[in-house]
Amino acid sequence: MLGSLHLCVITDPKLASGRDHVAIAAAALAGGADMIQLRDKAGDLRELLPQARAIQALCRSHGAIFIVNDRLDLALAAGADGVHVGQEDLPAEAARRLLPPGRILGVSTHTLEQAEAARLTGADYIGFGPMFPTWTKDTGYTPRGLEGLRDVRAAISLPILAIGGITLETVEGVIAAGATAPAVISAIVAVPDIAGAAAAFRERVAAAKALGGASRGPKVA
Ligand code: TZP
Ligand code: MG
Repeated sequence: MLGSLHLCVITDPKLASGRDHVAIAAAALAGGADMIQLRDKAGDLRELLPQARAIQALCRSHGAIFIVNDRLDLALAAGADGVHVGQEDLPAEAARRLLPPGRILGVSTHTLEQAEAARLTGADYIGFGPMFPTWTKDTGYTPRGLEGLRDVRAAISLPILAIGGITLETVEGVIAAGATAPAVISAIVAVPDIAGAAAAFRERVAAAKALGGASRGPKVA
């Protein structure tokens, strides 16, 4: 299932003009997102838990995957499909140990070395970026670009969610360079018609995959 992903939408209410995590997720799923990641660095767990449970139910009814960013306690309490950790969060090894069997572990990576380390710790997929300039998060890394993505794709067979500044105009190139799917915040969450934007992304990703982008695997030694 992870290998055939088309679109991960990351919920970020700060950019969503008053729409909350659940509203963002519902619209993204209606447009065809097949993974939702709840990302909330500051929210109160007591307020986030019912939202996370609602998104888990929505994802289940759409056959989509639900991942919680950073907060393993929230992921476990909500019965999410998995958790996504960054280089400064709970270490991936610890997350892997604490997750029940069969749950998904995603790890943010910015370099080939980090991608290889994530694979060794048992990540089920990696995030890789920032692909392009983005104002949504200061990762501390310069944009990795299509070349950086190609290098990781050549070395690693895990599903790769490319992230950072990806737009409708750039997404086909990202798939052609070897991403399994884009993970998108602003180009989908910050527009008035979230469902329409998600549908447009999904269509472009499907078109790019039909051209063979996603079939590019690691180099055989
Ligand atoms: N991690 C690397 S770049 C980024 C994250 C969370 C931000 C992605 O947001 P956008 O708005 O799609 O550039
Ligand atoms: Mg994080």
